[in-house]
Amino acid sequence: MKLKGCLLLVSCAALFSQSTTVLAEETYKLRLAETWPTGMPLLDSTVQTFADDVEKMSNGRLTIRVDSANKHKAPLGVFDLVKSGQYDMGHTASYYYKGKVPNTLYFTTMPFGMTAMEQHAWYYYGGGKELMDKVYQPHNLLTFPGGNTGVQMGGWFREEIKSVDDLQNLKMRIPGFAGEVLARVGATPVNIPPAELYTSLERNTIDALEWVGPSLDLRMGFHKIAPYYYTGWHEPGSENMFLFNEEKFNSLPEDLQTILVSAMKNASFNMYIEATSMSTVNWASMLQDFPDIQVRSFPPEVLKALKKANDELLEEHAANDPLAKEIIESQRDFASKARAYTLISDYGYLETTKDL
Ligand code: PYR
Repeated sequence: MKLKGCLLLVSCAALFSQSTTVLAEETYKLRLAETWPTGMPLLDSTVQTFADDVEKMSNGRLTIRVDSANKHKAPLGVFDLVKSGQYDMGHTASYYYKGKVPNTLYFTTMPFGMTAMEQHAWYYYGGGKELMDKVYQPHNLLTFPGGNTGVQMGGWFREEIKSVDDLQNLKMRIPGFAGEVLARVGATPVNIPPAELYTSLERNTIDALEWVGPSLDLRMGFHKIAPYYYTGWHEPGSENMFLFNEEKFNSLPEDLQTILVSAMKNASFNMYIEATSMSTVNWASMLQDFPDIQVRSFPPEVLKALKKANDELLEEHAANDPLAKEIIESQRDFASKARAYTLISDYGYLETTKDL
């Protein structure tokens, strides 16, 4: 029977070895553009590790060339680089593209919004992914969570913020919806790519800035110029994203697609725990080695004004665009339920055990 199927054992073996040779030779190369400068810990390093993992998991069949912003020169242009097919993939943050596609605004983090865990639950199990697809698929783009940096700090200020008046005309680097909120209360928000942050602060192009938190802020040296370091309200769980040119993704064999999706999820999870670990170490160092850093929280009057502006803006965005309304309502509904549980679980635990 076997002999009949193959005619000759020898030629079967030859055929088999020929076909395995052909399969082994089938390799794929992807080009990835990231927003981050070369060597940026946590951000560039996550993408580099992801690319290495994919190569290993695919036994060398899929390699990814990572180009940092130093190479492609368009840190806030990754959306277009991937949409146009100049790059196959990207790593960036959704809210950088609000000027191009307004509904991209909602998928990084929202002021007074969900924490990282709440947001992940919404994205994977609460309808978030489907809504993000609705925003990106008209642009032939697929998105995948790309790593969370957790609750971000409210930023570095030269002077203390004692009232809403102190925010008037304050030029602050702050992306996303938080920028809109600050504009509503009288400040002047701008977005500036990561590699230009320190110089912009040093040269007085901006008065204040927010970047991430102790994990990445300490090494940037902002404290030398702006020593007031505020707790956060604006980015309670900032999620970066992987972007994929949809045609390119669909052209890959299914097993490589699965490897990519797994490696992206792993990279995303790892960024969150690495950010927590880095912040833990750097926060201890800030307290011990940098006594000049003045840690503050915004006064209740300022936070109330920011929350009021935030709620008004959400109403306006929802009234102006049906998809924005769908996203805002989905986030609001999920967040209220998730928060009730966070309060009884995480917060309940922390509150009842903190003084023991
Ligand atoms: C920022 O651009 O502020 C981020 O947190 C990524």
